[in-house]
Amino acid sequence: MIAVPQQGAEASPGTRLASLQQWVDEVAALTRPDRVVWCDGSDAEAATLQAAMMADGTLLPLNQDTHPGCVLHRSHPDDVARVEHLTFVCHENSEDAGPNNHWMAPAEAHATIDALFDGCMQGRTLYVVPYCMGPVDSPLARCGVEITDSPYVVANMRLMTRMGAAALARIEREGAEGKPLVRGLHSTGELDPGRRYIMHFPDELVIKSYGSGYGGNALLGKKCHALRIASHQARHEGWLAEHMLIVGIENPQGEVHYVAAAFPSACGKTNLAMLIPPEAYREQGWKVWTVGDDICWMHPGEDGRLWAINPEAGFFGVAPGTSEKSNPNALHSIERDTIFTNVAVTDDGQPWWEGLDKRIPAHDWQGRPYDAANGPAAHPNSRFTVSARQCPTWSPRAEDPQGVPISAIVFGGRRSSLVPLVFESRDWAHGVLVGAAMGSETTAAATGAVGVMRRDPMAMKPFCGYSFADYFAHWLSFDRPGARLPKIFHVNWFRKDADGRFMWPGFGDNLRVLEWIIGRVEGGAAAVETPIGHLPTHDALRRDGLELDDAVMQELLRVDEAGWQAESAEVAAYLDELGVPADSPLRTSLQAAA
Ligand code: OXD
Ligand code: MN
Repeated sequence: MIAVPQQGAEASPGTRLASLQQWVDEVAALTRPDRVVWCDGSDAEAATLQAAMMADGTLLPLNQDTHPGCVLHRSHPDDVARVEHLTFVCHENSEDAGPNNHWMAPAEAHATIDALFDGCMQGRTLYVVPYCMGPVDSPLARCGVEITDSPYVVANMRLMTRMGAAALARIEREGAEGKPLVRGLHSTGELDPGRRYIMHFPDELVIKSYGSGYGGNALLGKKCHALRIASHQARHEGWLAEHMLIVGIENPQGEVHYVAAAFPSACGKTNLAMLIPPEAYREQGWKVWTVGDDICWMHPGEDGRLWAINPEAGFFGVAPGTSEKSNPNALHSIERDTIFTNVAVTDDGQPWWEGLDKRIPAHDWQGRPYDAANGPAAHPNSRFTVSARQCPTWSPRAEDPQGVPISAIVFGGRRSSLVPLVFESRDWAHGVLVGAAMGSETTAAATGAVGVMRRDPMAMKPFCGYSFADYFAHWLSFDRPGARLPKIFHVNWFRKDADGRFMWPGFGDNLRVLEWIIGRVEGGAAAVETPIGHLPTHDALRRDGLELDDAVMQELLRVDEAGWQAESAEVAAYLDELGVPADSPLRTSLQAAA
């Protein structure tokens, strides 16, 4: 940790990359911190920061016997989730941001947010956080620097990215070669929702975030860089930056297929990425390998396949619902060295959330004595931040600089009716349509009503850094001579029966569906053709060890043609709204399905 006093003593430069130093100096002149600290990512630095945060109450201790190295942070009660209505994508022309984004002209956006940054770090420390998204030696990785006045953000960035000296060395090397760098400026400000903005300037590769210290609003490597800015970069450089988990499925012969899957926030991506196979599968030698739980960068390789890395180095997972049943691997990952945010605590200082077990917590997420009348004990969007290396199923290939080859892409949403358990698209263009038409019932990951059906193409509605019409065209452009593209599927784990009960057991049993998907990729699995694509025959999914009768299976795989016609009409209207051209292959695919 190199501290640079701002006034009085001579300031020693933190980097030999002049353009970076100049930007840090300019930001310091605007925000006027008491001191500037260049983060090196070392253990000593982390320990010093943690001690300071424990001393001032930013972090609270948890039971060190049961959870060694774990700490608790309570965010401001008005700052508990991403704020999509305050998130802007600032292209010069509003059409480039599209109807899927909130837009502000770049000059106006800079002026608005710079006025908030003016003097905002007085009395605070400005941390310079160099980071790399992806393995530091990977040609597919990209670097950034986040300036923040939140030590909590620094601690999270250290777990979520490759942060510190090695990243800075790559930044300096690439800077000397004229390669671009993503620059992010963040201040928690006053945590006043009326003075909060998350702004993106894709053409400048700049992010500015003010007034929130929470998750994707503040850890700028995640949603802001790895999705909004990276999707724009990917469009221009010919790759894809997606809101997808990456999971390796190893069959009893030891062959591994990598699957990338997009689901809206809080729909079980982390659970799927860390799935435990059903017992019968485990006995036969099936294994699951976690490469990523949230973001996937895919580049076409020389062999025509898509090769993927997880740009992140940790998990920022939703705590409620994580249990020995739903996700034992996540639970084991967070037994030590984890930052918990907005969970409840038991009387002996253990982190607790709804769905974990039957204990009654002592204090809720705001530190109040627990009272059921105040609502859930843990905030529904409470989180854990943990290094991915602590995950028992962390794939050795996750650190591979070349990435992993993707065999299948899966789209999914939370749909209580209509959408069957699984179907396969007819071809790439139809698969892109299936992704574009994705819909899901909303969750607590963003502020706003929960349980309302909204279209969320490729689970990128809150995260695409440019217009969806252009984004779909970019996806379609991958279908070209020489390409060996993954097959595209859609799943729905969330179908409910007439009594409102989930019809599919989900969790580990989702491997039964993934097995069918891999079987389709390899060519052996049985399917029937329907107007919406290929569905498993009624006996194509293994049901050994599962109590699920034929009638339920048939219902899970039923195509309700009238319902789909109504859905197609809605999708056509949605494509109109997004400005998808009349001659787009998506339109042709939609007509073929109707
Ligand atoms: C997340 C999200 O935090 O999608 O991953 O909201
Ligand atoms: Mn996410």
